[in-house]
Amino acid sequence: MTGRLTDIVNHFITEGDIVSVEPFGSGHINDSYLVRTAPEAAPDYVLQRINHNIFINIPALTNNILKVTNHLESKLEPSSGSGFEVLRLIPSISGEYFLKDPEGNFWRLYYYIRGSRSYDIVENTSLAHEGGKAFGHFHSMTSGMDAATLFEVLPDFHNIESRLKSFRDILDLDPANRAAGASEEIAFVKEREKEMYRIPDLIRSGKVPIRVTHNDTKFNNILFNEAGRAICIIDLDTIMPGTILYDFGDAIRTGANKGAEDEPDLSKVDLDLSLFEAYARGYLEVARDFLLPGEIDNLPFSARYMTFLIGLRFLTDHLDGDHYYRIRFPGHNLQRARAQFRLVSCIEKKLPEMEKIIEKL
Ligand code: ADP
Ligand code: GN1
Ligand code: MG
Repeated sequence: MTGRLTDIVNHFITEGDIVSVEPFGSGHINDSYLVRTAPEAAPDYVLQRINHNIFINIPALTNNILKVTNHLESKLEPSSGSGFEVLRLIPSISGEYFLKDPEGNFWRLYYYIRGSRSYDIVENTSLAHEGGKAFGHFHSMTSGMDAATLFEVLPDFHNIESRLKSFRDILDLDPANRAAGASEEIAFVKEREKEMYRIPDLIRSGKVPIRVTHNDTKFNNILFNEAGRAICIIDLDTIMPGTILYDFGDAIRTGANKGAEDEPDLSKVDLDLSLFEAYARGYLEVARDFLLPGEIDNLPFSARYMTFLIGLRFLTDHLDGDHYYRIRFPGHNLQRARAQFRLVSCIEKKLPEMEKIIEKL
């Protein structure tokens, strides 16, 4: 395997000699490998096999990434001293920014951001504040771009109406015979579905605009340096037109949860208000000036919406027989859905306080 991976890296324009290629990261969709090189001064790389069952138009997806990263680089120049780095794709020898191997797999290479790390669980309010600023800068720097010029990589990705439709279709078929074992979770969805239409309604009414958004703002998609400063936003596959409510909500889902995304002990799952406050403060410090009232007012609700939507996707994949997310054991998707729905309940209890925090900020 390593020999094959080395061959793939050798199709890209790199510096140094490859010393090792090791599996890396904890994502559910793509496969990532850290490529170490010698000498020390040469850059290391991150090789990724892009999941082409999910991302069916990889040239268009890559084009989105190039458009946005080039735009971000132009905004950060001349060296603005912000400490931010832009994730950079490496071209292949044939001049493209991805490679298709003979088996039909798609690969790409990024520079590894030296001395960086990500957090699956946020350890303190300083990290949350930094994370909020990082996505604030991302939205602020891309706010001048026309979202309509981007390809819609995964249509209706965060559209709850279409997610609920898929859920109902699969529930009707019950292809893996799992509905009976998930009756509480199914009831949880049905009790709330109508309230979730609020966000599509806000979009239709024009109160919430379509912008360039990241759409996978899981907290571990922010890289931090050793001093705890957020230095880079990664995982750019889902950059496409969206609303900042998706990005804010998903960051809170993962960045203000005391427990893991798939926490089996539900008593450990909770929405930490101080982490919420710190993230929101960082985000609004940067983004306040260009956000519309319809966006700011719905920031608290967006956390409920996105946590519900991701929980629903885990539940749907469980009922469907686990075809979408990588699982580590049978029932993993159901465990993820339970943890997400517990977090939805916690957010529901704390929404009045979350609203007060946003008003104060
Ligand atoms: P996935 O889609 O599978 O989540 P990511 O692109 O988020 O893949 O990468 C997985 C993990 O690998 C990240 O959470 C981060 O810790 C690390 N990582 C990815 N790209 C880089 C990079 N360019 N530099 C440093 N670390 C990275
Ligand atoms: C997937 O690739 P990764 O693990 O960062 C998913 C996100 C979900 C997330 C849940 C393309 O993200 O939408 O929020 O899992 N990405 C895709 O952990 O479906
Ligand atoms: Mg990721």
